[in-house]
Amino acid sequence: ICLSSLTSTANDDQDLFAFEPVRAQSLNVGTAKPRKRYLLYSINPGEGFNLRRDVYMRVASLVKMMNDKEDWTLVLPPWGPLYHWKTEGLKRDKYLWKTFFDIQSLNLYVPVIEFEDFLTENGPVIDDVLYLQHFEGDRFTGHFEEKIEETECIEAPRYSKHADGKYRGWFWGYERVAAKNFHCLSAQGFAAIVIPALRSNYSKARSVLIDRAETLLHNRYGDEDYWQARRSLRFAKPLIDMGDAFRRDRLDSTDDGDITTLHPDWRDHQVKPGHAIGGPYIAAHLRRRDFLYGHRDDVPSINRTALQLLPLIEKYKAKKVFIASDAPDEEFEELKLYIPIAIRYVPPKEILKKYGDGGVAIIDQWICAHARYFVGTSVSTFSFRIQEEREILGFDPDVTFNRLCGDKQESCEQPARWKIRY
Ligand code: GFB
Repeated sequence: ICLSSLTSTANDDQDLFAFEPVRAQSLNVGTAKPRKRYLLYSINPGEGFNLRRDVYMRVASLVKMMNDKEDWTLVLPPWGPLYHWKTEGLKRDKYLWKTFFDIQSLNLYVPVIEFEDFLTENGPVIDDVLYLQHFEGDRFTGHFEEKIEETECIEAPRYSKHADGKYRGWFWGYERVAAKNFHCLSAQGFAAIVIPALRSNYSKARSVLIDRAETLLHNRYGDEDYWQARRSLRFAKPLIDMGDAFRRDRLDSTDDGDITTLHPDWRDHQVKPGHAIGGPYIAAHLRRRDFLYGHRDDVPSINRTALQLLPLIEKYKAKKVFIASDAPDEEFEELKLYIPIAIRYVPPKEILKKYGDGGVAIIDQWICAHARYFVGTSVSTFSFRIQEEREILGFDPDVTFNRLCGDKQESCEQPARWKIRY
């Protein structure tokens, strides 16, 4: 069944909503309140924490578009296991979103609930699973066209039909959960490309899970809506408090002094670039481990990292250099030989146990976000999310959009400036 073959552009709402007859019928327009529906999503298991945060924004923005006329609630997929969360002895999966993020704040952008609450409200059944895949054999020809089509599954999907007629697969480790229907869709386009599928062909489904949601692109990359979704993605208060305590005790950094106080409601926080001055330290995000192989030309050795940080210490008269990194201890100790004022956050055992590697990553990001100057690692989404946090806080882009250069690079292209829009 061909669902549609759209040739619309990202912001061309008219094309995207050119399904009026179906839409009117499935939405009960003009008759009753739209019925409550649930959108769930899942991501390729290999993707890391910070790309997942970006995919959340794409799907949340999709829900916001649909809620113009409908009543969708976004179900937050439990976290884990993630490839990079390796600390032994910790829980590997079923981390709730509230462990890391402020759910109330997310709810001010679109209605969201935890998966466990969905199970309580709805029972352990998901009506439809739509498994997204790329078009088979497609080569990029220079012409980007949006298209979506129900097809055979190209690879063996992670769901299989059981004797009871239901589909079982990976539902975040919740083994009693099953799906009634399963479809593979080849898709290429922005998140809104799935709207016709959600509104027409599968309109009877109360709950729909879109798997491989990273296939969908941002509908409104970098615009006000993008930034609303991003601003709503505030960290959980306990993690912020721990980051703030470290700033205060170890880095002589407070919101009053740094001019980084956030309004409690993200919708009311709006500052000009250059408003924030940050704490008396510079921060660097050093992405190591798999990046040493995957991005070897762009990631400097420890020695060269130090050589790039030393002039910045001078320039910003930094009292400390905060290092966020997935580096093993030996590499940090080596860096300290060159930069004795380098410091990093070491979580107490009980914090690690409660918040896992993801929680520690957030505390590191929060501390980096408040530094007078920040430099990250090329193409790391971990660094990108810090840059966005600093845009929200109101730093001058010059002290945010910076990256370290590889050993063989005299100079290197600096990150694109994704400036905040309100
Ligand atoms: O978030 P993330 O996927 O961004 O980083 P990239 C990988 C994970 O490594 C984080 C840990 O979620 C953390 O668990 N990590 C990295 C850190 N840097 C730090 C740090 O400074 N502090 C702490 N506490 N933890 C992606 C990969 O990495 O890059 C993909 O996930 C792929 O698999 C892609 O390889 C190219 O964007 O850096």
